[in-house]
Amino acid sequence: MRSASFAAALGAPIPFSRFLPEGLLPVALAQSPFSAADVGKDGLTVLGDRPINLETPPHLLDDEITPAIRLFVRNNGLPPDVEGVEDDGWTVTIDGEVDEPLRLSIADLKSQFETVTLQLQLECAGNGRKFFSPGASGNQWTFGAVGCPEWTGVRLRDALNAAGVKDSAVYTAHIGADAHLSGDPDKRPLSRGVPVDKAMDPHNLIAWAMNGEDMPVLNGHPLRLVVPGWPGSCSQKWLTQITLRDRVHDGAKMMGDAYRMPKRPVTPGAAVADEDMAIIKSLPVKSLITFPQTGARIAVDDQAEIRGHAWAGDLDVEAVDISTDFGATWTAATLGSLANPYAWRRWRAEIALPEPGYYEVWARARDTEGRMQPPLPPGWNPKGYLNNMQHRIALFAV
Ligand SMILES: Nc1nc2c(c(=O)[nH]1)N[C@H]1C(S)=C(S)[C@@H](COP(=O)(O)O)O[C@H]1N2
Ligand SMILES: [Mo]
Repeated sequence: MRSASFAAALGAPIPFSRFLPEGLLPVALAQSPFSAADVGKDGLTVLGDRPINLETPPHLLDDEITPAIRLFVRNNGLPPDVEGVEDDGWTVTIDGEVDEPLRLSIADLKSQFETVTLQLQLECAGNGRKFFSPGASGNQWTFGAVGCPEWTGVRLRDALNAAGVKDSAVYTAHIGADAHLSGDPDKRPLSRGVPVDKAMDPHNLIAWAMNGEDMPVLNGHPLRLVVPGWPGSCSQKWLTQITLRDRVHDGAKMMGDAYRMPKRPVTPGAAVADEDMAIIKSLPVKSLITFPQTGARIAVDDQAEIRGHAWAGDLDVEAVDISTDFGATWTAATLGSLANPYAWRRWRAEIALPEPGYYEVWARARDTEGRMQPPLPPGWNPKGYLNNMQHRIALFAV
């Protein structure tokens, strides 16, 4: 899969990849003029720059509320030019199966609806893709395509209700202002949606701010959806239109293998027929170890704090356990409070390592329906979604 990750990072296939010597980095990557710091994302790992895709190393996700600089970036196309856009210069249209189509500027959203601030997880459904075998094409995310900032906006539900959702509406369709990589104005990079039931959850926001400020352009400024708990692809950036549909939306990346999972387990590497695939809904329970950084040294017998976050899609986290002996024994971590539904939860544990040497810390979270993170990647699927395997870090006792 090495050449596949290069291809993803290069934004182009490598027709002669079979001749690329092992260990040799394509010169375009080794001397890439693009760095994450150039786009206000210092410290993030560059997976690609056309489109721009950046992931956050776990130890940089230690903040309870993810700062803008640390929030991953997943682009399918080319962001629009939004330089200097004002609140009355950007509108979102709500149309389709509604009583009265609306066209609302950001100023209208602010004046006509209640402003809400919530801390909400955002995770790419392909987070962890890198660890599936056989591998899947696409960004080779490891652990860091996730974050949990505080978002400010209006409830999606309030705006939909203002337009009047007809009984015939079953699904939303989200449209943003970014351009397709090909430059073809008739093609969209991404247009996904959710069932109306999910859309009506009061925790979905049409957001204009992150952590009390304008959000970074790469994260959707001046306006985006945040639909927490489901694939990040449901959270349209540079939002311009929400159409209520009388059938399941069939926009870009709604069809085929995109954001779909086999309904039943399949043999790794198998082709799966269309009718045997189902659209992904809630993301699975997951946790991260954000402190210390993997590879840290700690003194023998010292009480050392280990901490991280846990989240569980539409559900809540029931417990987090950690192990320092490769999973032979586990102890319960202390769970922090929940800022609001769909925020991730802080967890903390104290460990002591008995003698000098190499150790690993493993973390596993369990959701309120009893499902726990597996030690290895779960069910293989063609596009490498929903890998919620346990996160491990290395520690040296000295
Ligand atoms: N308009 C638009 N919205 C988009 C995307 C996109 O390419 N274009 N990518 C989606 C995907 S796949 C994810 S995981 C999230 C990532 O949000 P972030 O880049 O702010 O982290 O945005 C979603 N919204
Ligand atoms: Mo994504």
